[in-house]
Order: sequence, then structure tokens, then C-alpha cells
Amino acid sequence: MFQSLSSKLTGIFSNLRKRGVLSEADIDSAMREIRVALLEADVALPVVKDFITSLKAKALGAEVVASVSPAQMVIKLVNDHLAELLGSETQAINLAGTPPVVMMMVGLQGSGKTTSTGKLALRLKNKHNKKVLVASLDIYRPAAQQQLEQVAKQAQINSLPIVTGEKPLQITERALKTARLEGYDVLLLDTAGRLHIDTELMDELKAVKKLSNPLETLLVADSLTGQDAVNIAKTFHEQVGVTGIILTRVDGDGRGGAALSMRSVTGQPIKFIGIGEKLDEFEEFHPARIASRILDMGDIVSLVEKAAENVSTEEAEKMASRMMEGQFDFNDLLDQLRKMNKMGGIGSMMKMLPGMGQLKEKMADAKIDPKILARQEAIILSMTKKERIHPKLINASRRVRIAKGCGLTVQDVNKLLKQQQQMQDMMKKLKKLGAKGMMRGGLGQLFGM
Ligand SMILES: Nc1nc2c(ncn2[C@@H]2O[C@H](COP(=O)(O)OP(=O)(O)OP(=O)(O)O)[C@@H](O)[C@H]2O)c(=O)[nH]1
Ligand SMILES: [Mg+2]
Repeated sequence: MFQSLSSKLTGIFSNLRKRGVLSEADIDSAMREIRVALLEADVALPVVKDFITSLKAKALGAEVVASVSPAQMVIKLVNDHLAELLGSETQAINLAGTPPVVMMMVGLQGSGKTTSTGKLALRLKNKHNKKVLVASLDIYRPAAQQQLEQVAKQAQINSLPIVTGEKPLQITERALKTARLEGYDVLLLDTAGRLHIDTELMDELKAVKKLSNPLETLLVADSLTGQDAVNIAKTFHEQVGVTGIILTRVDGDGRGGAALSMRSVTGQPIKFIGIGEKLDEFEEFHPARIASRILDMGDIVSLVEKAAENVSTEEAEKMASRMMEGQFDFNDLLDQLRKMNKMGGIGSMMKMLPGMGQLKEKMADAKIDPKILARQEAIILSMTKKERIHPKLINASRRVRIAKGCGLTVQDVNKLLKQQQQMQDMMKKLKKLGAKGMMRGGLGQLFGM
């Protein structure tokens, strides 16, 4: 389904990779091409705009990691952005309720509700070991209830016996009662579709929902209808409230726009994709896997990940060894501040030290306000190089100058000086304790914990 988008992106990247160093103009033109590729894949305009804006900011600001080319870095960024757009993490089906757990399928006519009901029932039976009952509330389309009965039979799942003349709410009530009495784990309600969204349909769905209190309300949407599918999903969510999306006909030649926009337009995750008419042609939706399927550059993505990992390990090791030597001047502090956001700062440094245990987690968990970090950085930047290496030089008049230089108060400067002093003292004690002392948990005392 993503073939066309995939081949366009591959083309853009192969152009980019021919260049060694990327100028801002190179990035600009790559972004323009990516934008066109996404629009052609039928991704919603606001989604494309956000995507490009944030991608471009990251691409320009990306730090060059040794052994990785700028083009490879951009590919990794696009990959991460795609995965984020698709929803970052796989959203598993929610089964955490008192049985019988009710799930309701909603969607337009022909979107694949009945088929998906059968597929989901089969999956819940086989993968989750659940006893499943299905019931059709579609009294409008002739033979709709029989269709679900057939599908259920194929999947060897029980379906609620058909009673002619019953209204949807009566069927719901009977289904709930049967599921309760006969000890089912899950009850799937297949609802009727309509050609268009109308108030009658919505009212009925709302009433069924109120009566059955479903744990999951799954919108079944046809990926071949592109942006329409997304708009329909949005309306359904606003009116009925959905908890997830099943995207069908992903095996078709849709352009991918629906899959890419769904999450960000509706705020709801895609939970499953239908990839064929057969009952087992149904998969959990894995954003990262789909993203790499679109880009088809898994090797580069993992290369960049590895390289970035190595760099932080190297830096952290260097820092740890300075700490072991009992050193900590303002350059170290500046280094720390700059890494706080990037790699978990002191917390990740601590990992390199032996015997840190819980302390490490505590420090890593501590929330750090980026504004404070920025201020502290400004103070250090208004010191001279000499002052940074020899903090002892910083007397009263220098403090005033530093405060003026960064537009903060002398108190702010004093605070930071104290902080550096404390770190320095700590490092000295650390050195005295040595690795053995730390193993015995001596470091905990050091921090007063
Ligand atoms: N290729 C493909 N076909 C599918 C998929 N899901 C459903 N279909 C087909 O789409 C058609 C309609 O599916 P149904 O499950 O009957 O759709 P529905 O939403 O229940 O339709 P109504 O009850 O009329 O609203 C059937 O022919 C299915 O076999 C899919 O993921 N891939
Ligand atoms: Mg149906």
C-alpha cells in the first residue's frame, strides 16, 4: 500500500546521500520533496505541515555523530517521525475488564465491519485464549445477520442465535444476557453500516453503546477511501467516541494517506489492519515496523542508532573517569547541563560508575526544568575560559561582571558557584572512597540519602 510513497522517499534519499556535507539549501529542497511525496500519498495537509516543520527543525539542529553521514541522519529522523506519526507504540487491544468484555464495531457500509468482527474473534480465541460470542445488530441489510453467522462458523466461534423481528437494542440486551449466563469472556457487537453518516445511525450507536458499555469501540475504516476514511473516523469519534481504529484493505493499492493521517487527525490509535479477505489476514498494527516498511532503510536506521549509542557511551565514560579523578570544574558542569536533556545527564554518567544501584535511578528520574538549565548555561557562558577551569578565581567583582553579562542577579551566580563547589567536593570524596567504597554503598551516604 505504501509502495509509491516508499519509492519516492527512496529516490529523495539517494539524491541526498550523494552529497557529503548537507547545506541548509540541501535540507530545504529535500524537505520540499518529502512534502510533495506525502501530499501525493494523500496525507492530510495539516499533518504534512506539522511533519515538515518539526522534521526540518530537527534536521537543521541535528548533531553530527561520528561515522554517520548527514544524509543518513536525515533518513533516521524521517523514520522516527513516520513512526511517531503512526503512533509510536503498538496499542494492544484492551481486555482488562470484568467478563464479558464488550467490544463494539462501528463504521460505514462496506468498510469491513463484519469481516473484521470475525477476524478479531478468531484472534481473541487463538492468541488470547478467550471464549468469544459475536452478535449482529444489523437488521437493515437483508441477510446481514446470516453473513456474520457464516463468518463465525468459519472461525469456529459462537454467534448469537438470530431472532427475527428484534430491534438492535433488544438484540444487544439478549447478547449481554447470553454472554453473562454462558460465561463468555468477550462479546463482539457487529453494527449496521450506512452509506453516509446520519443522525439516525449515530443515535442508534449511542444507544447501543450506553446499554452495553463497551471496553473498546472500534471504528472500521476502509484505507482505500484515503482522506474520506480519516474524516469519517473523526466524525465517528466526535459523536460516538471510539477507542481504536481497524484499517481494512491495507492489501489494496491505497496510497497510505489514511494510515498516516489517522492517528494525528482523530487522536485515536490504529489497533489492527486488515490485509485480505481471509479471516487470518489481520495483523496488529506496529508503527515502527510500518515506518521501516515505508522507508525500507532499516540498515541505516540501526546504524545511526548504534553510532549515537556509542558516542554517548564514550562521552559518559570520559566523564566518569574525570569524576573518579576527583575533578569537576565549570566546563564539566556546562557539559553536564548540555547533556541533561539529551542523554539523561548525570543519571547516565552514573551508570558507568560501579555500585550505584538505586541512586542512579533516583537521579535519572529527577525532573529538570529546561529553563533553569538554560539560565545556568548562560551564567557559565559569561565566565572567562580561565574562570571556568579555576572557579576559585571568581571573587565578588567578577561575580558582578558575570551577572551583568548574562542578565541575571549576583544571587543566581552565587547559587551556581555553590552548586559547582558541592559537585567538586563530592568528586573529591568520591575519589577517596574509590571503586571499592562505592561498591559497599558508600556513595549513598555521600549524597545524604
Ligand atoms: N482485500 C480485503 N478485503 C476486505 C478486507 N476487509 C473486508 N474486506 C472485504 O470487503 C467486503 C465488505 O466487508 P464486510 O465485512 O461485509 O463490510 P461491512 O462493514 O460489514 O459492510 P456492511 O455490513 O454492509 O456495512 C467483503 O467482500 C470483505 O471480504 C481487507 O482487509 N482486505
Ligand atoms: Mg456488515
